Amino acid sequence: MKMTFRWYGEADDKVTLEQVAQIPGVSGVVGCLMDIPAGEVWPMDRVLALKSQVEARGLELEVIESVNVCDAIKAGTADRDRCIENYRQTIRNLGAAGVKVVCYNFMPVFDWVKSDLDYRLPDGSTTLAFRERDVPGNPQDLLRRYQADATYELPGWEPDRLARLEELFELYGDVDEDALRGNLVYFLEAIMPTCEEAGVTMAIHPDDPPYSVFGLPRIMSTRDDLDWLCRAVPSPRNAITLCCGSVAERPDNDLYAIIEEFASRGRIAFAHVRNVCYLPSGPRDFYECAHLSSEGSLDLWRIVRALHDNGFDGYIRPDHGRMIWGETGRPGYGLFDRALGVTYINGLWEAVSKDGEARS
Ligand code: CS2
Ligand code: MN
Repeated sequence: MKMTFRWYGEADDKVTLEQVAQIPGVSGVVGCLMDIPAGEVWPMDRVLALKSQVEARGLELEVIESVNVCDAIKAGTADRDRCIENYRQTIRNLGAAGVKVVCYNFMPVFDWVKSDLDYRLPDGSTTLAFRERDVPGNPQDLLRRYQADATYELPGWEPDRLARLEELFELYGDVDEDALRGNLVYFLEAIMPTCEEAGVTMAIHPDDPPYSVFGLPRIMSTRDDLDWLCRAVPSPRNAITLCCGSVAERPDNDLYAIIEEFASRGRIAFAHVRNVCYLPSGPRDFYECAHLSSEGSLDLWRIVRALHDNGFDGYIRPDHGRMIWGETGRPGYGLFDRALGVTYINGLWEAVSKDGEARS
């Protein structure tokens, strides 16, 4: 296991690489080039510049989150082959720079959806939350709410792309779940030979939340969806980002069984480890609590044990943190609570691995 920490780059993150390097037990950052629009090539010089910046702090750049897949590919429009060519070139460049895993998602139009970016907890900290009755029927209203709350551009909610929201919804007009599945397989089959040559594993992020929102199709929400994808494109370069929070946002997903199954099948390349706390206000309502098991609805010890005992040897990162100790910044991506998450997960990992050794 390698512990990593998501970092948005100097221009887009308040957290500095020096701070990341001071968190004990972090081997590298999960990086990205925020300014390159989905569909365009990530130029080699930019990738190398990021890599040397990261390495100058003694950290590795082996995971990217995300190289976003553009809507032409997801919707399967006439422009998709050009975009796929660009994606392949990006993979070659990333592979040449030593990147091993690329996290991406295949959700139409939106990446994640939450109702609140600053849900206040009794201890005064704030966090992201999803309360179904507070999700407006019109996504424009949600976008306005996000823009009012956030100082940073939110990945997946880029204002210039969302300015064309109506157009985007039209683009997906004929795309049902089957068509979306077909487009995902088309994309992966086209890039797999490049991934194999470049030594880069694609790790799909599950839908967040794991069901349809705003009437758009979603196909990466359940155990059967993940199983379908592994079978449809069997190459080991086609893998999963196991995002515990996203999977567990749907309480009928058996998170622990899913981890055990896909870790033992060798299909989890990257794990986002976090807790969620279900709210009594609705069957799908929750907020993102501190990582500690006792703070929420998930058992982090079981999560870590399920990864460890089933041979997981990929990358982990803590997931969204709360804003604590007066910190401000990108919702979910402050320094302090995520650093506590790293330390906690590392502690659990040490315990389960030493227990395992003691037992054997
Ligand atoms: C992330 C996702 O911040 C988050 O919620 O887990 O945005 C994730 O980076 C993307 O879905 C991956 O493409
Ligand atoms: Mn995630």
